[in-house]
Amino acid sequence: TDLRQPAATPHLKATATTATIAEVSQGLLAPSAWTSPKYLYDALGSKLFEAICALPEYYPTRTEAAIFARHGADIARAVGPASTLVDLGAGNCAKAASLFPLLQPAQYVAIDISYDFLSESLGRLQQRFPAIDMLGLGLDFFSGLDLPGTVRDSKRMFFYPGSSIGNFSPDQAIAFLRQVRANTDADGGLLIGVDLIKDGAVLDAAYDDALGVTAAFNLNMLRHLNLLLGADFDVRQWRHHGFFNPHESRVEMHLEARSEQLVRWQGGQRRFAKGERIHTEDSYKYTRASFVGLLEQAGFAAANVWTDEQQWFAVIHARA
Ligand code: AVJ
Repeated sequence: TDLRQPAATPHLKATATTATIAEVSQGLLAPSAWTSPKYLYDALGSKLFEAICALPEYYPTRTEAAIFARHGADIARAVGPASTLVDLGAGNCAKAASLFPLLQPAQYVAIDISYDFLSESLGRLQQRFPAIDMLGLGLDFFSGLDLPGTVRDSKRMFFYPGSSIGNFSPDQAIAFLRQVRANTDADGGLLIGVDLIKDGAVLDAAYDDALGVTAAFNLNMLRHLNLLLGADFDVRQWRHHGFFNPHESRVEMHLEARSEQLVRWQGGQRRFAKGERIHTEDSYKYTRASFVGLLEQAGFAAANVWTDEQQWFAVIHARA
């Protein structure tokens, strides 16, 4: 099993670096408090996200899988055989694993911010597919896409499923897609899942489900920050909000203080008024045309689009 961490690559630790302390403090001390959605994913957060994917209200995972099931052969023909499949935000690696029979990559490079969760999933996957050369990287590519030299560069196919691209603002998404484009040769490409704009009630339910799993996922960030920064968030004093903001074409997640309170952490402290919110995530939604426009702005040439019958989700293959 080729499962290792290059020395130069930072990975999530139980104790925060000064950069992490500075980044989180900047957000928590801003007039409108915010945190990066990457802090949603500690080991428990990754498991809660897996549970979200199984919820009836959370249509993206199911719909994307149905598109692959229905159009897999067509997609594989468009993509061609990939030598190296680079999975951006691999999580439990299940989506890539279902593509192995179609794309038959020689190398699989799985990247995820939650390295411990990733290495467990990848270890199991390597046993199922012993012939594929596997590499796991605990990378935070929010701040840049620096791939180590062990990642082969011929016929490199980037795989970015699940509409994770939605966590970037459209401008950030273009900048990120440009970096992906810069990391692909003429024979490489990008296979990406994109969530489409739809009825607001469907989106509201998907991000505020009846069981409260998404609420737990959002609130778990406070537990994570307590561990990471020695913060003293009282999780019971916060409540989840998840809703579609049609003016910004995005779903927003917030945590709202149930009461006035003082929160302290390594690096600062803040008094939150009752009703004050921390903005924890954006999940941008696109139209087919608007996303293809982003790909063009990022320097990709041609795009193929596959969708479901309701046009809720799109799988897009972009060629360099
Ligand atoms: C992993 C970013 C694709 O935006 O739908 C799910 C995260 N947040 N429910 C999404 C998420 C709340 C998810 N992404």
